[in-house]
Amino acid sequence: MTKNLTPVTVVGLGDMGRALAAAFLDAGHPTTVWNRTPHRADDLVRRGATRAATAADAVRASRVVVVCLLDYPTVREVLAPAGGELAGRTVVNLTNGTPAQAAEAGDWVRGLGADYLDGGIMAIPPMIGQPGALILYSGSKGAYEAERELLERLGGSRFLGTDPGAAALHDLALLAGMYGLFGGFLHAVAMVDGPARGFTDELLVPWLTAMTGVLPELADQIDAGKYTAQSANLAMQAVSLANITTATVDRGVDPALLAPLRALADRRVSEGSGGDDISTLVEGLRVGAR
Ligand code: FVH
Repeated sequence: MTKNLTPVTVVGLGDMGRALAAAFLDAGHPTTVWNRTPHRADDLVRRGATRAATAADAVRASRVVVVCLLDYPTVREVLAPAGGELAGRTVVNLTNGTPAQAAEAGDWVRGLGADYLDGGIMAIPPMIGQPGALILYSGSKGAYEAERELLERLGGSRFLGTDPGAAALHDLALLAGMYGLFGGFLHAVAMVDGPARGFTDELLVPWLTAMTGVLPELADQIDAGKYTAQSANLAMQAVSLANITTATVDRGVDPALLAPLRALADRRVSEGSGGDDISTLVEGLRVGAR
């Protein structure tokens, strides 16, 4: 027996929006799509999607409207003309933005009579619909529970609470971790001779993989507010950071990506935290944290 699957609309067909719509189509959901540049829907239409002529038509077509646009100002610009159609629907906004933008979007959408779920996509487009994809959600718990089966066509899901900004906050925090990793990778390959690929495969990836094993211990120190070094004190690490900087400059490489970390370590050592582990730097970062 064929199951009646929830119809869904996808607004925004960039690289990510097209992947989202394709995953819904693959799972058999009636899928309506809209994009400012219409030809980006062509492949999806060939695969069975319905092309809406306007964003308002797209919104009218489904109870669940998934939005994936460049940024939040674009979300408002695109959905505003469809505002009168939103009442009674669920808007799932998977656009990247700040917690404050998510909260503002939630207020605006709820004010138009719709449910609002914000999401942070922890995946790149080819991962969508695969087990490795994870999407963080926050906002309306009722909407998350009601639409969970549909949303999990895109990958795994995790609901982070009713604060609409929670998904955006965790998304950006995870991306901050990722960019720290990318920054370290770029600095390392810029320093060494020979092909980046061999260095990366043989040395860098095994080293970084081993070092991720240290993170839970550092997290425990941060949670406890007790930073005493167990095996690698900050004063020693500050000397290493100085050596890395000198060798980097000697090789004609810009140390710009490492410089803020070194400056923070030096400052904490000068403040008397040289016997702490590197976890102590979180105290230097959380200036004015709320
Ligand atoms: N791609 C990725 O790897 C990441 C993974 C994590 C999540 N991000 C976020 O997803 C949002 C969309 O990203 P994207 O990769 O689809 O981005 P683009 O391919 O650049 O597509 C942008 C879409 O936004 C439309 N758009 C832009 N400006 C306007 C406007 N003024 N009016 C109407 N639509 C607009 C654009 O339309 P068009 O240029 O095709 O006409 C695309 O649909 C984003 O928040 C990522 O951070 C992706």
